[in-house]
Amino acid sequence: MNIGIVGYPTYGGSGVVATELGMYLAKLGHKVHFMSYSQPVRLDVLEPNIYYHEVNVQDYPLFEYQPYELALSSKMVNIALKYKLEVIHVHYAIPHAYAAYMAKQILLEKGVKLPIVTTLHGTDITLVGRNPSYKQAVNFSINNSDVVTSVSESLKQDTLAFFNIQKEIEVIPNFLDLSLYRPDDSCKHNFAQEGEKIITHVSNFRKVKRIPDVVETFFRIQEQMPAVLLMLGDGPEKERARKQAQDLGIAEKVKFLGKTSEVERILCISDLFLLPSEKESFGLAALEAMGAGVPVVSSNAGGLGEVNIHGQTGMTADIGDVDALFAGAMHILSDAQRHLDFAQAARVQAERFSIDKVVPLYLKEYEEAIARCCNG
Ligand code: GMT
Repeated sequence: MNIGIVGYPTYGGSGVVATELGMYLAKLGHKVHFMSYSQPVRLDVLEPNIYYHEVNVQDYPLFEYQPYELALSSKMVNIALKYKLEVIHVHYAIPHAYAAYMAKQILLEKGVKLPIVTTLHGTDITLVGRNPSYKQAVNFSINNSDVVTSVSESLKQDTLAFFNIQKEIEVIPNFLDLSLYRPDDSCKHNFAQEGEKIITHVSNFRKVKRIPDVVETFFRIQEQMPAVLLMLGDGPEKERARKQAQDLGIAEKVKFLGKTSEVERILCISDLFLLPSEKESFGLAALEAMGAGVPVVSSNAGGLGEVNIHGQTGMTADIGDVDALFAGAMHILSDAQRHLDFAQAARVQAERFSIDKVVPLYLKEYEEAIARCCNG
């Protein structure tokens, strides 16, 4: 199949999902054409069947805001015609679903049908998409996609609650490649002394991640047992977290590792993963930790409870309840056998989201979109 994939190229979860999905489809023999404003961080363009087409926005003195959607729609049209795309799969509704709709209309005038699959990821619905500035256009472009998927049941319900949706929404969960998570302790001594627990957090450090709760929970843990906190990723809340660690007198125990490409290796040496987010449609970072056999202590926001099963793969707490986060962490960390049970259950849960189980669900939806668009 000739497949177009549109997503954000950044470290964010929706970009990671789009990239990993495309690369897996390419391995299965499909020709996959990525379109974005820069090359997605995890995309390996040297692999067979992978094509990357950069969307260039031409600047002009009149523009205060560059018309990215226009450039993206034009790119979709050109690539669809040149490579005979059979379907286009857009990740994160804003502005990708809207741009795809425009491309579809332009192509129709040329006698070409382009089925659209839109995957809703999170804040495109729960935060940004609900904003009155975007709501009408987001509503329209969801209803005018041939197939709509969401990454969790919770996000599906939010979409139905916040918008006027006439389309069926298929829930296809996020996934991970379990072969990337191999037990390997060799880098452990780089971060922790013998006997110290390694607590890890990975995110883009936006406000919704509630980074102060991560630091506060860790502060309480390290009062009870030797521990270090590894903070992976980057974003607007990072400096505040650094200051909080300094103010609490634990700066040397909180290590900011930035945007590392060694996430899987670091997860594999971790004892516990913290994700106290205010909003989280799915929580791909939590799933990745579980893939490495790491119990998760998270909030119960959005779809997190569909991934991290309270009392089994980790513990969940109400948003902002640091007492409960701390109690959950201590419950897991304070007993070696219990920790092992949680770790094993986390890995078993992650296996349910293995890439080879999930990608066929998308392929089925591509067929469905083609049937609806071309025969409908
Ligand atoms: O919606 C966002 O905040 C951005 C998006 C991203 O691109 O990082 O994250 C969302 O999509 C991920 C992949 O599907 C999910 O794992 C995240 O839970 C979700 N983030 C939120 O809902 C805050």
